[in-house]
Amino acid sequence: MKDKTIQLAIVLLTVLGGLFIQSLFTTAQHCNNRYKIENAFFENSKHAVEKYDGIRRRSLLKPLKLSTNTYDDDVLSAGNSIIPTKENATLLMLVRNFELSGALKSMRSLEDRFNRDYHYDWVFLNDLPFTQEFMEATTAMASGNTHYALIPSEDWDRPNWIDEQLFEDRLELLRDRGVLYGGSKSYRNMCRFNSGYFFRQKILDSYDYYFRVEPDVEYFCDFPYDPFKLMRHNKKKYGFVISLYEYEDTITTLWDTVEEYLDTFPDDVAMVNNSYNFITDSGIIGKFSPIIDSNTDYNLCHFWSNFEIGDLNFFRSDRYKRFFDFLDSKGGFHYERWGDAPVHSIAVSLLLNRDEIIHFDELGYFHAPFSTCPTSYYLRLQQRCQCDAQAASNIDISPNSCLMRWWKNGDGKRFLKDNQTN
Ligand SMILES: Nc1nc2c(ncn2[C@@H]2O[C@H](COP(=O)(O)OP(=O)(O)OP(=O)(O)O)[C@@H](O)[C@H]2O)c(=O)[nH]1
Ligand SMILES: *[C@@H]1O[C@H](CO)[C@@H](O)[C@H](O)[C@H]1NC(C)=O
Ligand SMILES: *[C@@H]1O[C@H](CO)[C@@H](O)[C@H](O)[C@H]1NC(C)=O
Ligand SMILES: [Mg+2]
Repeated sequence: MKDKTIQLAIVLLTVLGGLFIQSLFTTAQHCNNRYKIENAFFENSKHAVEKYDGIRRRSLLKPLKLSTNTYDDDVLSAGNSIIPTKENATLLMLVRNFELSGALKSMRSLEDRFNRDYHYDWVFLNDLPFTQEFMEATTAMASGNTHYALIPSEDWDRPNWIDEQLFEDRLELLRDRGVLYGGSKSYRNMCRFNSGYFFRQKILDSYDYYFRVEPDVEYFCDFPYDPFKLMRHNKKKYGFVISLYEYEDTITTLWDTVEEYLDTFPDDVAMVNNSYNFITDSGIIGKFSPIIDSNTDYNLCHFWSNFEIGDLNFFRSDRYKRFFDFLDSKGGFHYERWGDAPVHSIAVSLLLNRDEIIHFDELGYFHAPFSTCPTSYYLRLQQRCQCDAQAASNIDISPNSCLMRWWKNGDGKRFLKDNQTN
């Protein structure tokens, strides 16, 4: 009996001991595996840092051209000065008091991604007086000085020569057709203001460049350069990030008016190297046929003006004002719903040399419902981008985008051009 107990105890101890040793072994194995995996992590991250450093190291000698669509060799070098120096420029937001939270969201994003290193001024415009609350919150968010201005009613309100009855009829017509903002009066004031009056505001007289910002937008990446500096160095007068097709119902007679303008002021149009083909070419491009049918020669391509960086002196020029005044005299801002985006786009396409327009494709950006995100993986790492280049909202990879037309007919990818358009 006693022997049996001892035997049993020995067996038990052996089993327990075996288990103990096994578990020790497994633990050791686990540790070893984890060590291996973590070592690999470490190797990988070291590798990433080396690659990242490689990008930066090379930029000391000659800036590496990452994913630029502009084929402008100086694009990345212009902002490489070590001490940021300010250009004669301001950030500009037209905004209503009730949009404060969206305004702050946009400001925070742009400050974090760009302006905290530069402290450019912010200028806020409104057709109604800003509230104390709005001014305090936006001033607190800004890293530069803030300025607020009230738009004079003659620059904002519907001109008194607009026929009231016709106006009301057209509002109803566009509303019934389901056109976006088709029935809105204030939206029309806004579009006309942004087309012809923003640059005439006294508060902007003291600047050369503006960077338009809207509430509720987002900048996905650190800016790799100061876009103002880049524009001045490279003699750019208009910069965009997204280009797409306009709703034809909003601009039924805009192109006819533009053709009349062309006949009236032929000398104003720099016929040589403008971007006329960009806004008129409707041939098949890439894999996609044009998905939008147009009733005129205008292919409906425009730069999305909620993001734009521009030279105020161009807009303040007599040539641009003649263009705007001619369009305005036809009443289309109110009888139809002409947007500032096609108006600016047609103007810069006709009046500027195409190498005065720049596509900033290193700056990720979102304004509902579209976004753009740099295609280059390393550029996204280097600029700490928070965006998905494959996202459904990324317009650059959708047939709604006019970017390929810009590459072909604007100052873009030269390999897409034929000899005639070159
Ligand atoms: N002060 C003022 N600003 C306006 C008015 N209407 C529009 N805005 C501003 O003008 C810009 C364009 O207006 P949005 O409402 O953003 O128009 P949108 O970008 O075409 O369309 P969503 O952003 O989709 O609404 C924004 O910066 C607005 O804050 C207005 O009546 N008064
Ligand atoms: C900035 O630009 C404005 C408008 O062109 C000009 O009047 C002003 O003198 C410029 N300021 C500086 C410091 O260059
Ligand atoms: C148009 O482009 C050609 C070729 O790039 C250039 O030689 C010419 O000077 C340009 N013309 C104008 C008006 O800029
Ligand atoms: Mg908007």
